[in-house]
Amino acid sequence: MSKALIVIDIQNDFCPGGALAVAGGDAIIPRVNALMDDFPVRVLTQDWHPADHSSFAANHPGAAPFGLIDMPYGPQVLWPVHCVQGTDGAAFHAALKTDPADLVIRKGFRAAIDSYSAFFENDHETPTGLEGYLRTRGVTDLTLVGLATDFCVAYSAIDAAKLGFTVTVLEGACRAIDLDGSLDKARADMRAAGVRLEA
Ligand code: VGL
Ligand code: ZN
Repeated sequence: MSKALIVIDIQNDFCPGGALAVAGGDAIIPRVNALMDDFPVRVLTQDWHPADHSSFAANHPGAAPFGLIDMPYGPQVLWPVHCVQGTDGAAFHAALKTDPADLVIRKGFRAAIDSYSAFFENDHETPTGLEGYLRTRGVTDLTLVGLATDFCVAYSAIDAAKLGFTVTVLEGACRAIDLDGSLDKARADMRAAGVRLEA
């Protein structure tokens, strides 16, 4: 057994003051930093969108943030412009320890498709490469923390469980967007996929 800590999207735009701020998003950082000492493999993910990304409401005339559109791969929530490549909003929060990371993996860099999960884009089939990285390093068990519980953390956790990893989400080291019941649904979906939810 070898274990990895997967730190999801602790970026300025998901923290208070950011474009898609998650309430208390920055409050998890001290615990996440401390957890890094407990894991031999540490991966950080970074939401990393081009300015013309199709998940941005601003790129759909007449559409408002937090509405839904139909994409070829299924329904897609429209978001405020966030985590644009190279901007301060896309940078990791300054308090997050990034030096201990073995790998930083970026996702959501294709304009036509969003990628909540660290493993597959939102078509559920285009891989990010993270599975191969973890397997070739002998990792079997994953602990996930970060932002947001009900989107990128949940999608990553469910994909990881489907791929056969043993997956734990530390909910106390995550914060949620909670859009129209999305947190309750994400928790139920994670449990159904075999993800362990711990405090
Ligand atoms: C996320 C919405 C859009 C996340 C990323 O990190 O949970 N949510 N892009
Ligand atoms: Zn995004």
